Amino acid sequence: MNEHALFQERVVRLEKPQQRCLFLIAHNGQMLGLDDDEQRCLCDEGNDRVVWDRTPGGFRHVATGVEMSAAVDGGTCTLQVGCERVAFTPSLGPEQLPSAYLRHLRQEGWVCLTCILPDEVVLGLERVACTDRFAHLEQTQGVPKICQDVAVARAVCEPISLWLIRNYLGTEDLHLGHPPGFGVLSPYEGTGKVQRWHVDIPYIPSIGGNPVADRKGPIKAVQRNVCVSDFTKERGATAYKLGSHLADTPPPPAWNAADANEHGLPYSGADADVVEAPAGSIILYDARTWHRAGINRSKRKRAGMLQSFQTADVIPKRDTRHACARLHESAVYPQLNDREQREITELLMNQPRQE
Ligand SMILES: O=C(O)CCC(=O)C(=O)O
Repeated sequence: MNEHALFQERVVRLEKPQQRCLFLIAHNGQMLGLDDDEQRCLCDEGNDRVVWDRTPGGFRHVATGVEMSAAVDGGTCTLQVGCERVAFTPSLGPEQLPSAYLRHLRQEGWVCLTCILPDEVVLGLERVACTDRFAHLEQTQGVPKICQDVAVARAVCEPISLWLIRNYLGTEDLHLGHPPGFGVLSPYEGTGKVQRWHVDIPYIPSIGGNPVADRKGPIKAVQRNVCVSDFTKERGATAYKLGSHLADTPPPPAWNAADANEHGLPYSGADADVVEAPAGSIILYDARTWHRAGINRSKRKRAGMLQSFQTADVIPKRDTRHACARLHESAVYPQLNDREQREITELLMNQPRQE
């Protein structure tokens, strides 16, 4: 095989799920779950407790098999929880149990929650990114993306990915490393900037001032790439060296050398991987993983929403408190439910703790 051949990365393809489980979501954003005694309870966390399947007469709790009867009328059902009657909206949830995703994340250093975001959230993200159904528009500048459409904060607060990140990092206390932004790749026409292989903060120098962390020390950050467009190899899906979170070093300089191939592009040989996933999927990966944006050889722009979730001791690249203040003043904030308002405020306002 020609070592310098382009676009030879191995493709790992996640297909659109045939079947998805459900969440039962209350007006305040809490989800119906079963506690350790198999009693109904209201939960904030996206773990196995809150995942249900539909049955002819109601719902089945996937993790325990406990069934309950319920009548869904006009898209909602009212159920007894303790001494309260609570109305729930059944909404499409994950393909797998959160514990199965966590196993994959711990074993492989990455996981994909395929098609986890609702269609209306994907639509809102496309609108802000100005891609796909809104590709004819230009992005609004000067207003934080999180204030432009409720979909941005809603995607940040997706409950299973937050539960996975907290469990992988072993802490409840997280913050975002920068206000949510979009990585939009225009079609590559043979010239122009192409992202190089890298790892993410805190494993590289940061303009925020965080010292470079030891790759062998405690894990300090998880990246979350939300597929706003369909992520395919041809359309510039992120390239990774899967498993490289365990490597002693960042990517080899040869992978970024001008002579990595005859076109001066970063390495795209068969030792690298591309994760293909449909729009609405969320890809989580350990920040030590070698990766780079793909090269968009399609005719359409590709958007991802990119975030870094960091432990309490990491100094963010950008202060996110200003974006939070703007969000609180914006028309978007009241559209978020109580759970989302709490989560997003915490993730943007938490400040690093010096150890
Ligand atoms: O846009 C992409 O596909 C990946 C970008 C990314 O992950 C990064 O900038 O760290």
